[in-house]
Amino acid sequence: MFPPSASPLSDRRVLITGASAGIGAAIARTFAAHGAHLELGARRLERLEALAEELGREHGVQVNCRQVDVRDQAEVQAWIDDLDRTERIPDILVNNAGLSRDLLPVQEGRVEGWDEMIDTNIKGLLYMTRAVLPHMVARDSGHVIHIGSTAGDTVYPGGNVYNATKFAVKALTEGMNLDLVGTRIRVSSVDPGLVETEFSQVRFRGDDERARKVYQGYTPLSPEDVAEVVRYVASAPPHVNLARTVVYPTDQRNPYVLHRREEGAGEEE
Ligand code: NDP
Ligand code: 8X3
Repeated sequence: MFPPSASPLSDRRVLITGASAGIGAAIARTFAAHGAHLELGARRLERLEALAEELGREHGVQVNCRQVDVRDQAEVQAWIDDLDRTERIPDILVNNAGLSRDLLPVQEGRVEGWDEMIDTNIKGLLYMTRAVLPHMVARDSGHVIHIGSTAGDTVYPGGNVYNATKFAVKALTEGMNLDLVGTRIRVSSVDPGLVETEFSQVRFRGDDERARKVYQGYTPLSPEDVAEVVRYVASAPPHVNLARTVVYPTDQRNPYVLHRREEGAGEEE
C-alpha cells in the first residue's frame, strides 16, 4: 500500500453513499487509509458515526456523516447544498447505495420491492449525481464512480427488476461519459459479481439461513476486494478513465456459472 501522503487520494474529498455496511463501508476504510477525507451517507446514522470515529482515530482524516435516504431528492439536495456552503463538495462521488429484493418471477413479484430497487439503484443514483455534478462541471474536475454489478451484464432467473436497475446503471455510466465529453470529469463503474455482505439478507428480507447459503461452498469476493478495485480506479492518472471494471470471484465466471466445492451447498445462482 502507498503511505497515505504518497497516495493520489491523499487529501481528496470523497463522498460515499451506502457507507453504513458492506462495500460502502469497506471503500470508506480503504480511502481513509489512503488519506482521503470522507462524507458518508446512509439511513443508519449510528453505524456511520461509529465508522467515522474509527477512521478519524486510526487515520487522522476528516469524516463527516449524514443521515440520508437517497430516494428522497429533497434530502439529497439539502445534503449537497450544505456541503457547498461549507466548501466540502467532493472530488470523488461514489454512488454505492443499492439493494435487491426477492428472487421471484415477474408474475409473482412484489411491487413494493420493485419500487425500492428502482427508487434506490436508479433514481437515488441520479439524484446524487444531479446534485453533485454541476459543481464538478463548474470547476472542470471530478470523478463519479458507480457501483454497478455483473447483474447489469447478464440476467439470471428471478433477477428481473434488480437486473434492470443494474442495466440502467451501465447505461447511465455510458451516457454520462458522453454528456461530459470535453470536460476533465471521469465517470467509471466498478461491477462486481458475488460479494459477501448484507446484500442477501436484505434481498431475502432477514432470512439469514437463505442468505448464508448464497455464499456457501466457494470463496466470494470480500467488500475489501471491491474497495481495492475502486481505489485503483480512483487513483488512475487524470488522463486515464477506467470506464468499466468487472470483477468476479475466481469461482464465478458469469452470474450463474458458479463452482461450488461443497456438496449440497447453496441454492441460488
Ligand atoms: P449491503 O446491504 O451490505 O449495503 C448496502 C448499503 O446501501 C448500506 O449501507 C445501506 O445503508 C445503503 N442503502 C440502501 N438503501 C439506501 C437508501 N435508500 N439510502 C441510503 N443508503 C441506502 O450491500 P452491498 O454492500 O453488497 O451493496 C452495495 C452496492 O453494491 C449496491 O449497489 C449493490 O447493488 C452492489 N453490488 C453488490 C454485490 C454483492 O454481491 N453484494 C455485487 C454487485 C454489486 P442503510 O440501510 O443504512 O441506509
Ligand atoms: C449483486 C450480485 O449476482 O446477486 O449485484 O446479482 S448478484
